[in-house]
Amino acid sequence: MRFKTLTEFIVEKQGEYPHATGGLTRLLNDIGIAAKFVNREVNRAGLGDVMGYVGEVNVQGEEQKKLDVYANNQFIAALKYGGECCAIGSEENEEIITFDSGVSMHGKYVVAMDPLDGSSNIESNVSIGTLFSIYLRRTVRGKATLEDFLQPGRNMVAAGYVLYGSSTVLVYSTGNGVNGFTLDPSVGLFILSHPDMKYPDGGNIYSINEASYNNFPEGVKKYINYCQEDDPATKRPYSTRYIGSMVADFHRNLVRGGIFMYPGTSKSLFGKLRLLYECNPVAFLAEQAGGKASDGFSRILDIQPTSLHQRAPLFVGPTSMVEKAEEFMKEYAPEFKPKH
Ligand code: AHM
Ligand code: MG
Repeated sequence: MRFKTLTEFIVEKQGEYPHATGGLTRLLNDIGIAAKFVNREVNRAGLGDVMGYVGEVNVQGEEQKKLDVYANNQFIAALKYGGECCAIGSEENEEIITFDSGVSMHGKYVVAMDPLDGSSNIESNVSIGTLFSIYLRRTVRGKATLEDFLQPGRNMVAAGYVLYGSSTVLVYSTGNGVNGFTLDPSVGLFILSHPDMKYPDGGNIYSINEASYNNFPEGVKKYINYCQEDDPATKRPYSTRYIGSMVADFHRNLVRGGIFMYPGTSKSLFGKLRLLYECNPVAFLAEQAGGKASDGFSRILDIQPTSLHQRAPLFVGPTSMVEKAEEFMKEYAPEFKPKH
């Protein structure tokens, strides 16, 4: 049997989306190439001297790990030399990175990315991931600016993630469904393994860091109680699954049916996750897979960003589960409605 590769699939689909010219095809391909290099290093993480800190602190005040830096550099290089992307907004860089020379200065896309999400899990050999979202630049000429990134998620032309897990999977959407590709390490190719991904009916997993329970909004506490109630007709009590790597949690919930939540808390009203390169890509994929993504009150993809690294509460998963959580938020925690 002849399997379909990522490159073949992207080329085949390029005509199905108005923005998917050859440029977007090449850009997605560049991301696939960088992902393979990162995958190689992630797989060897316990072996060489790639582990540990480089002694720098990123914009979030977190220590950067060597693999964070490696992944960031790989994606920047692939996009810079690929020629389609004129600027990158990365979790690892306080300011946007603009390409103002060479082929990429004429690229019409900008990419917001988290090159290695969940990197605190590296030492314990737990799955980690890369998240990306792609927009058409807004400015017409010259260097790209922050304005090019401050677009609501609904403007996205493509988004996806790479999950470095028990196998490495690249999942993406150009706004026409969601497809997943598993890396076959023996040939170094991403092979179509999850065509047209949709949330299954009747999800029964909830994913949240319950250690923060005391600081959760009342609506989240009530929703957690709802998930734990006995009601066989609705498959309750649900199961809790929480890896602490959003890409892995989101992927499992997409395949198995479950809601992922990172709400605001009394200590941090906007939660932890960053809107542009963490919430938005999974929100886009969730909607494309028949699900929903909300800040507890409103659609994630409608939020007008005001800064590159801003945070947003996130409830993402099958539509019925997210709507149930929203019901509890609206009834019991209206004071947590974020003013983005
Ligand atoms: P990071 O970008 O610093 O890796 O943080 C994001 C990660 C997500 O992958 C994950 O869902 C979340 O942090 C876990 O946070 P917590 O440990 O507070 O539950
Ligand atoms: Mg992250």
